[in-house]
Amino acid sequence: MQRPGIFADADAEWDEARFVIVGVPFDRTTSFRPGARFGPDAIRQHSWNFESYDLETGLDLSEIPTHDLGNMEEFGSSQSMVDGVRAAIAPIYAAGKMPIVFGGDHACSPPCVEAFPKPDDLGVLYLDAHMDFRSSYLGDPRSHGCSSRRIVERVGARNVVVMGVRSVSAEEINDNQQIGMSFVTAHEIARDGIESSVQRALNMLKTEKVYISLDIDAIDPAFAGATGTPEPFGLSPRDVKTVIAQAAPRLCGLDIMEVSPPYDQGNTSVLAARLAREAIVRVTAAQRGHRSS
Ligand SMILES: [Mn+2]
Repeated sequence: MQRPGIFADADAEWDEARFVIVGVPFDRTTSFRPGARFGPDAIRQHSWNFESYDLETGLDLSEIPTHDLGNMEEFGSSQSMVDGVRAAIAPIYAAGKMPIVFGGDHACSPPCVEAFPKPDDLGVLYLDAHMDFRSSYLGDPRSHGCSSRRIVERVGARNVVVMGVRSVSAEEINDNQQIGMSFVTAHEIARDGIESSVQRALNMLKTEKVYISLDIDAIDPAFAGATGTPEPFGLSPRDVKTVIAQAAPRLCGLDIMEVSPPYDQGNTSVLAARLAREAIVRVTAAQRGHRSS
């Protein structure tokens, strides 16, 4: 039965839940075209498209306990959003559950990482068309153009790998020569193949746990054009599916940001919803010792 107010199959109570969905309808730092504040509800709505049974793992999402916390309140400044998201996500980790957060612009990701209790134990795969490595943008250090930089400040440069990047300023490249965050460009992934690229990225992260921050613009605008700053020559949906599958044994959190429903005919939202469901089944399969293809 459809319950459009929540993510599909996310009808477990908090106490039983292994996964917790959270929406952050904040897009005040969007620099080009707005609308990501409507992302969480559009992703939820499109999640009802799917069968609950997963062909590859043999798992049924209706049997995997998932809770939907709903959306956080509207926010004022980006700093107030950061404080609110940290406070909302910390109890999810503390309870041993995995957060799956829907944005919102990419400014909503750093507080999800900052809420993790042991930053030295956390590696971050940061999937994005953009480097997001400015120290400040338009006067706001919490802008979505600064998000990988804020995450590096929390977990350390060696514990972050950006994947899919193909848009960067000279200033960001110069800054990063001092700081040393690793990145794998979309062009390198196209040349080397996704599986070896992901393996290389995962090998760089020496931490036990891995968090994936997915800016939907990492994926090519042909597949996910409903986003604030679309950038050609991106990853395929299947590439990102592979990232999730390969990271699943270490995955402790996921966010999907920058889906902008005013530009969507449904394909971007449905892809975001499907990738969230992929994470749920892959992480569950890894925990249960299933073979995953
Ligand atoms: Mn981006």
